[in-house]
Amino acid sequence: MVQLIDSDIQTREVLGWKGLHLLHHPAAACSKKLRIFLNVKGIEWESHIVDIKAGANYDEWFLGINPRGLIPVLVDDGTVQIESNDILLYLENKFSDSGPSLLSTGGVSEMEKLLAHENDLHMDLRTLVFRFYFPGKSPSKPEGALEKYRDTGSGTVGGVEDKEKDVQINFWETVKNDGIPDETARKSALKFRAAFDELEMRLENNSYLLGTDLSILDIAWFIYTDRLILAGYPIARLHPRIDRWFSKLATHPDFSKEVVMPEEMMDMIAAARDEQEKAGKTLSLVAGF
Ligand SMILES: N[C@@H](CCC(=O)N[C@@H](CS)C(=O)NCC(=O)O)C(=O)O
Repeated sequence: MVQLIDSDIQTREVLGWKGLHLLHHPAAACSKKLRIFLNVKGIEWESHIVDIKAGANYDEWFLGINPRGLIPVLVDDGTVQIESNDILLYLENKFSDSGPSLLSTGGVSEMEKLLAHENDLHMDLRTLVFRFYFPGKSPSKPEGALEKYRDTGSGTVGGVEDKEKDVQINFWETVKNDGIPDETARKSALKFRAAFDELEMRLENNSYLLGTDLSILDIAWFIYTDRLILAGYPIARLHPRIDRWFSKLATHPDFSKEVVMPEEMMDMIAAARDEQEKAGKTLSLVAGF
């Protein structure tokens, strides 16, 4: 579990915040995951939108809270929690009496292992979203943004120099120079195929990924699945049980309200899909599915 310590946090005002505060963005995947959890558990919280599209996550103020410059962040009575899966486990422990229990009966360590795997695939998700939602455009940060990002904030997590920023900077520099080539997209898609094959087996005799009840793992994978379906991943054809599991969860308002996309965005993605069909460059064709 990633844990910030006092010296990592330079924006000292948050240490005095009372109650539960979520720093997030309406359209960001990991933020959606947390909001679904909070909906299901019926937990009250205060919202702080970090406009990642305008680069607000690279501002001194935000990097002073999360040295990684990523959302979501939870501030709970002055303690700062980063990393969405760690935040989910933290909240489930704190609010175990509120709403349904979302820890699996199979044990926390199995869930932690599977959540760590989900987290490892985050850059692959980003790769496929950028490649198939916005084809032809190299995702990029404005001039000078990455230098500012590199130089701002404590740069430490748990008091130790943190390497996550390098991973993020490497992603943005690579895509700026090379875009997202077919081979990169194919490798990411194959990782998801392997992950979904495993999840599909979990649903053979169970309604949910970790057994008979909804857990944090279902919430985490629900968001990835939604994102990938929109990118053109053929879930129904390759993983029919995942498709049924997803469709069932999507009927629940706690889930569905977090994945509604603005009409304009849906039109843009549909237009991208048409273009990919014509060019023979859909996710299925690029990945060889
Ligand atoms: N492992 C992190 C990933 C967080 C992450 O990558 N957040 C994205 C939004 S989904 C972000 O802050 N992106 C801002 C940027 O890259 O500029 C978590 O699970 O919290």
